[in-house]
Amino acid sequence: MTIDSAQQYPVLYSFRRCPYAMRARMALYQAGVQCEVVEVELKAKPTTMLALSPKGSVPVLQLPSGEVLDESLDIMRWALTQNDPAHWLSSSAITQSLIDENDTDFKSNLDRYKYPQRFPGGNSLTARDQGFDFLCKLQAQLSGNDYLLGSQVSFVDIAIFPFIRQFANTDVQWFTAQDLPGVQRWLDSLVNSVLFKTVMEKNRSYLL
Ligand SMILES: N[C@@H](CCC(=O)N[C@@H](CS)C(=O)NCC(=O)O)C(=O)O
Repeated sequence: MTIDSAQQYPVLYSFRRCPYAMRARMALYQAGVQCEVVEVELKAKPTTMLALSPKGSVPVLQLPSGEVLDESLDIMRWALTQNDPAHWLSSSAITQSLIDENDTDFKSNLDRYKYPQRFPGGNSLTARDQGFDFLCKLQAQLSGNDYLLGSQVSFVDIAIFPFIRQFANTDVQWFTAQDLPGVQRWLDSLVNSVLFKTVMEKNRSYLL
């Protein structure tokens, strides 16, 4: 499929392997918002992107109106506000607290576990243990449910699983040996979903 050049589409500055960009791409794709995707090299960010968002993180979404969204959760919410065919925006009391914990403590432990060389003096196994506590919290949610809020995928699953995937992939043997059957099943189902596979395709210069 090619983009119709007569029409102006939102432009998404993205990095394929970034978990924040993954969740933004999934929400845009789910909402059916067609975008032009600019794959960014984090070591050589385009000046056009930095002019829109000087903080220099991906994802960044530039809307045809000129409005710029440079936080992945804002991009997800914006996309699903346009169109939310499977009601991902329905939430429960735990939605925000799980996302907050994921984006702060868990992400910090993920980085310390996955990139120990970036944290001299840090202990990657302590970080793994602390990350494991969050996985146990997810396991409690997933013991009788396919997804975090019940039988259907929602915003919180999509916002969190790219980070759990990175944590799991850091040492697959360790992850599969843990007693986390709900988390393992949940992650497997999301990673193998058509949605995730589609937004992870290489050299994808458009969404939809
Ligand atoms: N809070 C931001 C965080 C985005 C973020 O940290 N993205 C990373 C890539 S995974 C980034 O662009 N880092 C800047 C860099 O590496 O130069 C969001 O949710 O969009």
